[in-house]
Amino acid sequence: MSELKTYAPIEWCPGCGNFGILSEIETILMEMKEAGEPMENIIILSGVGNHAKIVDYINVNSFYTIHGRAVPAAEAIKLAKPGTKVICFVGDGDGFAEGLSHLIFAAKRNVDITVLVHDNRAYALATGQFTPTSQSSYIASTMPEGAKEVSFNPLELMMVSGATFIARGYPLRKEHFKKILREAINHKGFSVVDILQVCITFNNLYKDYNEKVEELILKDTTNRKEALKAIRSWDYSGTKAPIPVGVFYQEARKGFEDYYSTFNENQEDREKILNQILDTLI
Ligand SMILES: Cc1ncc(C[n+]2csc(CCOP(=O)(O)OP(=O)(O)O)c2C)c(N)n1
Repeated sequence: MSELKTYAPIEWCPGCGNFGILSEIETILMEMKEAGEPMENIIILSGVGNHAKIVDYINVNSFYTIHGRAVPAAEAIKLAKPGTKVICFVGDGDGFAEGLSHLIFAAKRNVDITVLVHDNRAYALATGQFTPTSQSSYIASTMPEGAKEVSFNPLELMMVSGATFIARGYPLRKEHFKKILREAINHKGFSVVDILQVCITFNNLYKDYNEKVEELILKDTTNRKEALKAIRSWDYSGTKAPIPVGVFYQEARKGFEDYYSTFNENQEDREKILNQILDTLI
């Protein structure tokens, strides 16, 4: 495990939900290494926020992007180097607000990348403002009397956008969570995991999650109707229970990069594809 550690001091608060994500990812990367995956094939990216520091703490190739832009950078990396395993760490402010349209279009294209959302339901680094998934009772500097708008369900949005692997995980359900992450990373196509990552300072939901989180058992995760029903059964307003965690949906569909599989190998093809892209832009 130590070879994945870096010299960067970890700056998260004691008790931060980010620690659980870091530790499971380290375990999974080590498993991949032991299974023969060259570590230089793994590229990790992040946006901006407390979650984003995770790329400083893992000793593999990484790219710290700007707020909300980890996903388009990841798409570009995957297209340029289809043999890589590309994992994005984004925040809920980062992914569901600032960079939301990138998330939608990456799902629509089914680019083979994994997006792990550290969903603490607050803009933590910016000191706890309200985000699209904040619960209605959340009191924030930008919502001093609580939410006056409904929370949105990002997984429902991912489903209708075309994501081919959709899950929610809770790091305190350690083994269950690790299994979800492993499956998301192994999935061929666009995978997204909404992680109930608690921000102990601004939005401490440990008690609520410990009481309400329930491991989901869906017999057929390829059934869109059942997946949507399970996804909609919890609405992020914070009042409903249980909160299902697990894999809601998975589908085998050709990935965007597969259409360009010869791109890197053949100069003629590369020029043809570039010209086609240029034609669509003019
Ligand atoms: C384009 C842009 N807008 C706003 C900011 C200011 N900013 C920095 S971090 C942050 C919020 C991060 O929240 P989230 O993505 O939820 O991550 P967390 O800190 O909760 O992990 C904001 C708004 C910025 N850095 N860049």
